[in-house]
Amino acid sequence: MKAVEKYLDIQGEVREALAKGQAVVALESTIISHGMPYPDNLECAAACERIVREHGAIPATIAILKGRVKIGLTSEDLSYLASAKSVFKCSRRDLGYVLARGLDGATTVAATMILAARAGIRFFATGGVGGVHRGAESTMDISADMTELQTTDVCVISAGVKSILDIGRTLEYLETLGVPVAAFSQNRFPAFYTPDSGFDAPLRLDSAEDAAKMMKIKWDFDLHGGAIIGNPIPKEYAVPPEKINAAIDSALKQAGERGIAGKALTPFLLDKIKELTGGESLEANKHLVYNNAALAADIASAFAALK
Ligand code: PSU
Ligand code: MN
Repeated sequence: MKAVEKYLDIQGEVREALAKGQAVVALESTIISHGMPYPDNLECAAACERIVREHGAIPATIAILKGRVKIGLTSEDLSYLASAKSVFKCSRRDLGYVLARGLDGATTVAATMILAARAGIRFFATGGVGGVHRGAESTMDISADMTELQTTDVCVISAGVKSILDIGRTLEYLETLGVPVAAFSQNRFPAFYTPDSGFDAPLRLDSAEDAAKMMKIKWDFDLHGGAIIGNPIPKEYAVPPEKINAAIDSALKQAGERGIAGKALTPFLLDKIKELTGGESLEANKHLVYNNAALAADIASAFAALK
């Protein structure tokens, strides 16, 4: 038994699927605790699990509950996490602390990747990954999600990165880190609430099978690390660019005036943008995550079929 295993509670169904080499999709928990308000967060988390199943894979929502790493949550765990008030936003740097103190932790993309990898899960659906923040040239605010993608063998299916970030610099930084970044079924890298960031994606994939093959070959070559598959939000749920950009600019301005920085910044911006769009951004957020859960399950299934 590896030392790490004693910290992990892997749900029976997930454990079984992994042992049989069946498709499993990890889902994160920061989006539940810090990304969406209650009860939308619970609705979204439960729907994601359902969609992953409908697409032939087993869902494993990952979080830390009272100092135990949960790989797969019960519906009681999900309800608790969705409504609990003081859940620690836990990224790579925080893992040892949160476990040592017996705290509840919602895992970011970086921390979810680490825990998924330790459990043997290679595909992970989320909303958007963290990246290089606007103004990072002076604040140095670059999400730890970036460097995690360089080293940890988990493929992340997301709707791109939000334009609260500096998307151009985020793509540059991912290139430096050697992280494959592909748009799914289009040339442009998506921008979370909208399908087109204005930047071409470095790579383009048109099928789950090709995405699975790309990851298999990368990992067969011991090229460690993840990848971002940027899955555009379905057009019918996209927020009009003028509307979302105005909300983002105003939210960024308010964050600046109030000195919001560090780990509090992303949750603050998401909440402000929701308010400023009259809830439209939240609806978009839910639907883009559903779309990613479906694609992640398709890719994980295609990968399982390759072996
Ligand atoms: N994108 C969302 N909702 C979220 C997040 C990203 O649509 O809640 C979370 C993810 O968990 C991501 C984290 O890892 O925000 C990034 O935070 P930071 O920028 O502090 O690294
Ligand atoms: Mn940050």
